[in-house]
Amino acid sequence: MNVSYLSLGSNMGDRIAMLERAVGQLAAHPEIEVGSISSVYETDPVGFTDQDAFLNIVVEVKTTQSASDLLEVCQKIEQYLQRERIIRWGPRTIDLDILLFNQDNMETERLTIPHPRMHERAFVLIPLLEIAPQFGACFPAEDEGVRLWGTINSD
Ligand code: PH2
Ligand code: MG
Ligand code: MG
Repeated sequence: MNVSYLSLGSNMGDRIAMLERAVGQLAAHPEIEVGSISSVYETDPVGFTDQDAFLNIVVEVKTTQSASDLLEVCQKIEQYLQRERIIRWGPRTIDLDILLFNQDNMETERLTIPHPRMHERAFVLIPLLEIAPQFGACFPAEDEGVRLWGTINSD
């Protein structure tokens, strides 16, 4: 069984509903089991800053799928939830990114694991360390621009 951590973010439309629907889609997949889910954090936009605040979570998933199959599932969920993205790092209804996959290091045209920018992103690290504090030594985090917002209703 593979263990992976996913970062989910939304800053358009009903943000919490988007996160909940994305988690529901992951859980509904026959080869994916959803484990720990972080609290929901409201986070200042990073990269392209002239956009609304995001809601971000990190989700632990267990799967028999490979990393590239898991990426495909994530992209299908983005399409299903009618992700709109006009500018890189700009507003989006939903974004699912693979952060870690076991202890693997991989680089293909479509996928780099660990996620190449996760070390510098508080909106990823704060929720990740909440559910996986064992990574604190590898990924020190400051919580600037990241505020506790609530919790996911995953029923
Ligand atoms: N995602 C990005 C770019 N910037 N900023 C925050 N706060 N949260 C995100 O999920 C995010 C971002 C690219 O995917
Ligand atoms: Mg992203
Ligand atoms: Mg993405």
